[in-house]
Amino acid sequence: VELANELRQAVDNGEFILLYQPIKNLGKKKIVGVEALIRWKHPVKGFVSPVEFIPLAEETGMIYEIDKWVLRTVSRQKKEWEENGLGYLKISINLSGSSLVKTGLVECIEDLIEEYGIDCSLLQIEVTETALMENIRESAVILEKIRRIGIKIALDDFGTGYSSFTYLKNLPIDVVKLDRQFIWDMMNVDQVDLIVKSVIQLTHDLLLEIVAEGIETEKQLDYLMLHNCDYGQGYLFSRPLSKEDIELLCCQHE
Ligand code: G
Ligand code: G
Ligand code: MN
Ligand code: NA
Repeated sequence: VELANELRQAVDNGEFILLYQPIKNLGKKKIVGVEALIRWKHPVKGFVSPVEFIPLAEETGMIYEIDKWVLRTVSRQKKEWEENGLGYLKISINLSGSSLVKTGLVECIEDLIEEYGIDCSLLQIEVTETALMENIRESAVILEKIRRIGIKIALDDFGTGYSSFTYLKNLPIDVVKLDRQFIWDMMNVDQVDLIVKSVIQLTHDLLLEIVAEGIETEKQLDYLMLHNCDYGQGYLFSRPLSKEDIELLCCQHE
């Protein structure tokens, strides 16, 4: 109850910030995008992880306000980067399953794109399999509407839920994000390397793109590149960074 009250205040007082983690095109060895990751700057406790407050925000219904704040902040950031020579960066946003099916979400996104005048082909929305399964039909309809605006859809944490390959074929998605557990297990658990190789092949056969999450070692990177994984993200490249640090990093790479 205490934390719920504090979260309510955080929403009212704007105590959140976004960090951005680079996403690399593995073949071109170039940063092509970032994933926006929220942090709560608690006045006393310091940074609170979303793992602690997103579930609470979902239970108390505050998540939609938070997700709308993220959408607006990212739209503003996209606009700023378009004006600063970083317009090529694609920004990926995590949306909770409950926000996805809220009345007015699609209109909210359309309004932001119009207000900021941004290139929506370089916006991406990530939803987890688990979130989609809760409300599969309704979610698919909304995702299709978002996609028609021109925004890409990524299936996040792929492989952690009751993933069925049927969903990969039938859901309106463009990108699969392979959960970091696979990337870890690939080098540590028997035959997981073969699963990863097959999932990469399958996503390509279905004309989808694939991002490997949680890359931490050169060895993992080499294996993923050998099997033509499109994109990668992880501490090997960079931790999530402030907007200023992302700007520095991207300028150094040019
Ligand atoms: O950045 P970190 O690993 O701490 O994120 C932990 C979890 O919180 C991830 O599963 C991520 O999807 C989720 N998360 C991060 N940022 C956001 C956000 O802006 N909105 C929602 N709904 N979830 C987020
Ligand atoms: O669930 P989702 O994929 O949205 O969450 C992304 C989370 O993964 C972020 O909280 C981010 O901090 C974390 N993360 C990013 N790269 C790595 C990594 O290389 N290793 C680990 N352990 N976590 C990572
Ligand atoms: Mn994500
Ligand atoms: Na993920």
